[in-house]
Amino acid sequence: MRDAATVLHLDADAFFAAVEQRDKPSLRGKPVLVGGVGGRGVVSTASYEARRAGARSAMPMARARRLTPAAAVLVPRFAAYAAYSQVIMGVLRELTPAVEPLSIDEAFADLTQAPGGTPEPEDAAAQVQARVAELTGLTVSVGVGRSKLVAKIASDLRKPGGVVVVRPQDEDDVLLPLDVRTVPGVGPATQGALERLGVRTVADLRRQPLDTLTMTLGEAHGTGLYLMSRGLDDRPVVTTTERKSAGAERTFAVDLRGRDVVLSAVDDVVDEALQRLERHGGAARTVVAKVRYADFSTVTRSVTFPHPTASDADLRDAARKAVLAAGVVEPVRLLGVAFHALSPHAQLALDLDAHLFDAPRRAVVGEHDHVGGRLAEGPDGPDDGPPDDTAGTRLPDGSTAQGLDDVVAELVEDDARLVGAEKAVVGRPLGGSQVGRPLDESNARPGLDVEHATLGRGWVVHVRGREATVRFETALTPPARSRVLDLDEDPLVLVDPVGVTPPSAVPPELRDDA
Ligand code: TTP
Ligand code: MG
Repeated sequence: MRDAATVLHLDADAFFAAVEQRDKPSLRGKPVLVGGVGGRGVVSTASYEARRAGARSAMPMARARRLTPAAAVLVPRFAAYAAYSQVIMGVLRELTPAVEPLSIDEAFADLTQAPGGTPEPEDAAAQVQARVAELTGLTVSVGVGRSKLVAKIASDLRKPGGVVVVRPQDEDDVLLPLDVRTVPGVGPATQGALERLGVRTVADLRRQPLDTLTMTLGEAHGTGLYLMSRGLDDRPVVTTTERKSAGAERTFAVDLRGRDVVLSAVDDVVDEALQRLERHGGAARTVVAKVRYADFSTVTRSVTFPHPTASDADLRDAARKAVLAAGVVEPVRLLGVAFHALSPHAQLALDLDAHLFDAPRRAVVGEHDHVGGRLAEGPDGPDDGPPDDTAGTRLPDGSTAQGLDDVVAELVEDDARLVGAEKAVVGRPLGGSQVGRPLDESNARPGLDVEHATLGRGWVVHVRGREATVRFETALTPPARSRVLDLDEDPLVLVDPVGVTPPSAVPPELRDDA
């Protein structure tokens, strides 16, 4: 066990909703619900304004709407959240290389690994909060303790925007009164078993003899909780290495022409990439292809599986598809193939899916490269939301987009060799994404990004027939009023989120606090 508070835990506040409020200035300070918008949709998260009315994660959306009728109800935009997440994780890595992301908005950092020596926990927390605010405009809550257990509990104590440092000598004051449900590993089943023992708080738990716990919960789990209740948690912060990809690329002496020639060259590059992947565990979830043409323009496309796969045949197939998606009409100068989302990062993506998508995930096999994902909702109600058979495509920026943006960010950040100085072109699933398509009633979802030829970027409020209601605003603009457009006269195109805009990029006269 450590003897000082050197494990930091960060958790972004109302993450999805807060990102929506950044990117949609008219929603700042307002109740926002993000989640499934169909008849049986579930809330992914509620802004703090909506929480004041009682709205919560995992609540049926219909109920949350009743609690806070004025709330903006939006579909999740995973690509946007992934971009913000990358920046937040990067801030932690500025502090220490030992960073372990736990979910899209949560991570541990080991302060003892900081290059300049272990910082004071308060200083580290303040630095992280200030830097996240500077780069993203978001607030995060930070807890620091001598273990993961205590750090994680601490970060939750003063949300939003709080910092709680728990020194070893103060641990019992914090731990003992807590509900056992806050202890990692205590889910509903364990809680039920503990309840039968009369255990409600950590203090109650600590009073249980070891053999009572092991008899009730099994050897490993019982022992684990016995130790946790005493603050004895020596789980290390496991650094996920920056390199989460394995790949190969080749520049050809003579430009390749024609699909068959290119595809056979892809096979060679894949062989090499597969060998490297072997050394990194052998399984990947995302395959990225990079194609540079004779004119030096470069396109990156990716294919993401619902789960990591170790099948060479599947990975090869995906690489070919990604190359074809990039297009091989022009002569090809260079081909690159990289496997991404190797574990443990792949696990993260799965965890996120798991709490976002409770219906079985389905790979949209007909569309080959697209990961089908469904929001945690059943068939839609009569009033709004898309029909059920669009499940795989219901979120133009659904789970696939999340994976892809991770990949692109990783490419840019970690694999400069593969991408060079170019901006990666975000890969889009061939059939699954609506990005790039004209907005219409069938693909409109509240909150999605759209662009108009002259009015610029905005987001969909709703579409009825050919009449679209849109707010033309971004993190760089003042709040906008809704505008109603006739899509026949003013076509709109669905576009990807812009990414993260630091508040300092906003002209001073337009800032919220101006
Ligand atoms: P959390 O960190 O649990 O929640 P939060 O960031 O929204 O709010 P808090 O201030 O309490 O930390 O989860 C991070 C994101 O994960 C959240 O913004 C949305 C998503 N999520 C779901 O989609 N479903 C869920 O049930 C939960 C809990 C989170
Ligand atoms: Mg959070």
